Amino acid sequence: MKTKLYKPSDSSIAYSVGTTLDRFIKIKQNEFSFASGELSQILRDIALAAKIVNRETNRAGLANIGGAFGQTNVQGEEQQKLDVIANIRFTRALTKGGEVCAVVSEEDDEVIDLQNGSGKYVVAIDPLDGSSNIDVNISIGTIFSIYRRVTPVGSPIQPEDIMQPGNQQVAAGYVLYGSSTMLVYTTGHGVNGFTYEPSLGEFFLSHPNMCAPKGGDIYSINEGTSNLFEPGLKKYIELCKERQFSARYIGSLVADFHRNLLKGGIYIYPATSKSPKGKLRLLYEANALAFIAEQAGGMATDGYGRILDIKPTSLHQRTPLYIGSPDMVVEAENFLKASLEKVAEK
Ligand code: AHM
Ligand code: MG
Repeated sequence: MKTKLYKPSDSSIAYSVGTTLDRFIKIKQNEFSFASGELSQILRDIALAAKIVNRETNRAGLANIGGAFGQTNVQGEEQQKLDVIANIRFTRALTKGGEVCAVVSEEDDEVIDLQNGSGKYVVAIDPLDGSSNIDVNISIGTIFSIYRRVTPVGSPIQPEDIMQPGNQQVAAGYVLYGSSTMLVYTTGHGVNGFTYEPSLGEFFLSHPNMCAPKGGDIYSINEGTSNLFEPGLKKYIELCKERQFSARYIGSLVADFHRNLLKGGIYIYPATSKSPKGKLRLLYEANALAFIAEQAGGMATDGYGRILDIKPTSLHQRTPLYIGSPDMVVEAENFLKASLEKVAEK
């Protein structure tokens, strides 16, 4: 039979739609240290749930799914209806995908055993972060960490499968439901971002190899509680003001983190005299973003040490968070340490 070789066609007539998330995962599969199909399946499950949550958030003002659910979660915070919906969507997708045996979620007080006997992975997730912003139409996000379980596959899930430090993550990511919806993830080989194309129902590679600027001029912190900050942090914030840095704080961690990752800046949720451990949770908020920050050339600490080296002791434990451009995180940390040393000298 006569054949002719395929030549890339004229892109002015039919432009290339780009690389889908699925295709990208396949291209990069040799970078994953475990069976590649497993991770692809988990990311595919998360992407599917993210598309559904995206659809729900987009019509939240029309459907009766805005507002409070009428219950509080384990943190004592009022659950929004969309918190509950997102939790169901992600947990269901991960259950059906079959690769994940257990889920730790902000919305559940205990570890959820998915009863997937062959599941080798554990996922920690904040299904919908910043959900107090839903009803006022401000960006919200999903944050996830993926770990390999350490006890034998098929046996009952153990605390050591769950209480792994962030440096054991095999992948992590976030979904930002913003002016467009994006999924950003890492498997420990750099960070890549994908933008959702609603008419095709696919995430496409839009931000390859994301890199955090070394320095920056944005600081993101809720200054309303500044009288409760430790002295070193107060001084660092003063310095930001002397330098006329921009104060930008949406109150949606994923959105604040994403902006600073692209533009250069620091996000701080500090320890205060009232909340010595801050507000954010280690397992399903800080760890994932710390892994991404480091993979993009940024930094993440609790003000004194690396987030990824913290050994968790409880499921919903909190940690202060200093995250973003490395020069800014180091400088903030130096202020905290210098203040402590002064107190010690006295
Ligand atoms: P949530 O998990 O209950 O949504 O809380 C986390 C959110 C972050 O997205 C955000 O950065 C922070 O809480 C804002 O808290 P505050 O209002 O204390 O500044
Ligand atoms: Mg949260």
